[in-house]
Amino acid sequence: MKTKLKKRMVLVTGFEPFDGAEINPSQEVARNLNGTVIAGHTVVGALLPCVFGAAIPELQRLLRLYRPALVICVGQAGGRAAITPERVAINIDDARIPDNAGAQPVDRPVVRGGPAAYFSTLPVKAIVAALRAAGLPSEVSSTAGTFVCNHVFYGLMHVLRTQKGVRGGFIHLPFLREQAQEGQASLTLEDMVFGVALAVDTALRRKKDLRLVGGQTQ
Ligand code: PCA
Repeated sequence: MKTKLKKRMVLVTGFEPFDGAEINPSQEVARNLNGTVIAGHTVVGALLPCVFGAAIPELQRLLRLYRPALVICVGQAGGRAAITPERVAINIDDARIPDNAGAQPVDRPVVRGGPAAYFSTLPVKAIVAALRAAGLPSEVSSTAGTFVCNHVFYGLMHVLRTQKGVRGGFIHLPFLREQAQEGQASLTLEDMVFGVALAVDTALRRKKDLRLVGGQTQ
């Protein structure tokens, strides 16, 4: 007899280091979560290139391969002091620095003819509340910037718009302790891994978001 055993998967992506750095906390978090089981789902931790254009097809390949129920893309936002679930992805590439292939697009849409923006379908405020309850700094962010992270976030939500029931979004992380210059905010890798795992758990358990006042940055 043939039994159908469909594994329930979660995809967590990180980025390779960029802007001359040697490490990216999001890459380390994805690596650490790969193969773990959260709320009955197996996590696939994967790496995306920090390259406009190339990062989205690689994400699409991973989506086709694993057919995840939930997708959380993660990136570094050096200088931020908190783990920040992003609320919105916008249809613009406007790079302040070159990507890892040397490209620096200016005022170009991510998807020509696409809508101006997509909202995350993660329960962003519930994630913030769960992280804070666990003693981690967390805030909702209303801008993922206009570099490769926003590009991937927009590309993800554009793909997911036709995949009913698959939820997704983006989380930015501060610098790791070892990356931060004096006076710069940072977190340990352990806290970041725990924080993203908790975000996955919260998203899997909670379909509807909380109405939380004060969970956001300016
Ligand atoms: N952070 C960059 C791109 C890759 C990363 O980790 C960003 O915020 O766009």
